[in-house]
Amino acid sequence: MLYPIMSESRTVTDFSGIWDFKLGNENYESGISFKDSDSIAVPASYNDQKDTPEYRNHYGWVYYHRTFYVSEKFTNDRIVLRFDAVTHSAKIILNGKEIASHKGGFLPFEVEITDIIDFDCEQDLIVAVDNKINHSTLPVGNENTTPFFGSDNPGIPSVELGKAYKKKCNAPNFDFFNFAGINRPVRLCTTPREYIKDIAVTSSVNDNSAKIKFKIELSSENNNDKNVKITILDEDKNEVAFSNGASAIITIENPNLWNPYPERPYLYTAKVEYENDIYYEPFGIRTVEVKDTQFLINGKPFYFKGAGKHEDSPFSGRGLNLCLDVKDINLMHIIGANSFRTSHYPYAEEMYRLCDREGIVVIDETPAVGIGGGENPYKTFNIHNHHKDVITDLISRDKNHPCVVMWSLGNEPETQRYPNDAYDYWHELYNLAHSLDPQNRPVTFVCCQNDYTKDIVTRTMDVVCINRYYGWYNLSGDLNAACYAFNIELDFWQEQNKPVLLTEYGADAVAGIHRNVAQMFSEEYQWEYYEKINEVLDKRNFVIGEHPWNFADFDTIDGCMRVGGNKKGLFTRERNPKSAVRYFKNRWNSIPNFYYKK
Ligand code: BDP
Repeated sequence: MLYPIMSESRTVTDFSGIWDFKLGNENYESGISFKDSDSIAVPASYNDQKDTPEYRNHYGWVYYHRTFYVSEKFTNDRIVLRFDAVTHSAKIILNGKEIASHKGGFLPFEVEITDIIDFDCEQDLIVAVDNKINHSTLPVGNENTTPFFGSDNPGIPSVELGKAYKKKCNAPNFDFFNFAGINRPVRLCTTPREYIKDIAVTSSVNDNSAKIKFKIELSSENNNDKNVKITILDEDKNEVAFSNGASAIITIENPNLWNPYPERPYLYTAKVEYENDIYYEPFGIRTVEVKDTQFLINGKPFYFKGAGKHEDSPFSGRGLNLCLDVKDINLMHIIGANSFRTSHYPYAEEMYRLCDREGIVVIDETPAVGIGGGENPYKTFNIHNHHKDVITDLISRDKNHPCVVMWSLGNEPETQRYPNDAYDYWHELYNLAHSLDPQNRPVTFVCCQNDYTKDIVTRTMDVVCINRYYGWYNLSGDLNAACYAFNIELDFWQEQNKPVLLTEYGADAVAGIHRNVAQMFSEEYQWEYYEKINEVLDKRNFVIGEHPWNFADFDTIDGCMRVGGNKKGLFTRERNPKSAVRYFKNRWNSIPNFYYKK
């Protein structure tokens, strides 16, 4: 799906602003009245916009409302409403009629309204949003189980009594707050009726020459693709190459490659013209490949330095926060980080476009987090088809970004208790991702700390991605024991002859807590933890990178292991540095992007 842009033939109207808002109930209701409604900012999560438990801990549907006009000037155009992310599922009601619904809270969808609007008349738009998460959604929730009551809770006399108190709520099977609502922009977009539907760009480089392959999808298949023109513009807007036809291979001699910062992340632009439509797609020329135990970008072994992140900020929750995105990328430049993972869901498109420009490498993750716990999820959860849809939409959205170098199918699923079921589940997705990606990037998923000898999925991915908390959740407080145990595990991975990326490791540190002798939750412990574990990593050539968990502190559900959220950030939620930032700044600024390990 193309990002909404303005061009000579296209317009975009942003619906960001203050909308009418009403909290609903567990079940969807039609005919909501917006008399006496609340005010709500769009885009943003609704949870923290009004400081009441009803907002913060809402369960079920909410309703957003606004009106708009479409000028008669657009009579001959195709008109769509584009929703970048409505979390977690949505119904769109235009002028009293439900015109679309969508499941999944982190990817865009479009609704064509060309034939159903009256020009120059007030149009009435309701977006109904459901935040319920369960065993058929991604991320996964344990709806209908109240975690606080029941047989596994000593102190509550009986399950029956527990049930009597039970109040339905979302019980996330993941460690981040279930922020919901219209989290990303809503836009009204116009294009000509005959339009460019999609563009796929791939590149290969040989010596000093690059071959760029284009596949342009047009609005109607029967159309004459000879009417397609592709012009490649360099960063100074000079035309460097040109071709006709919807399938084209264009050669560029002495190309400028897209390379991670501090090298130049050079971006070309493809100007695609078809009939009366014009679209501008930025792209980079770069290759990605896994070879033996190395991860190659432009043929050179790359070392991942960076962190797992969240889209999370005070007040806006998971809502688009462009200022924070820019700030985070700048902080990454300062501390010498070159990459991050979009843990645990696809981020806003603006972030990928920013990373394309800024030369930050991205591991792009689906929202498949929480597939585990309780019974065999591969037999009891109803998510495989939805997971396939999400992968399809993710790759369709992000396939042209040079910053994206690998797909992560999900985070920390069950792989050890039901290894064969897990294998079947994940390998179908692995093959799907490979078949969908025109650039055929490496595919992985991220495994949790488990009995890695029983897990047969992790070792069969293109890159072994492991989250490890030796010295925190186990061997707590004993960093020497942590290193000893981690070393034993790394001996195992060495045997597998695959590149290994430490996608998460970390220790909570509450900013301002200091101890002369490093103790858990102090800034000193966090620093020492990283120093010691990194010494272990540095001895292993097959370890291709380190992503501390997390770039910054973030909000979570209440729990006895969380003090005002998860405090494993290198930075606080407000982006003030903890002591470990100084350590990483020194370390990462002295580790080059390429050829760190022999
Ligand atoms: C990992 C999860 C991550 C959590 C982290 C933690 O992947 O989402 O936030 O643990 O507990 O297992 O801090």
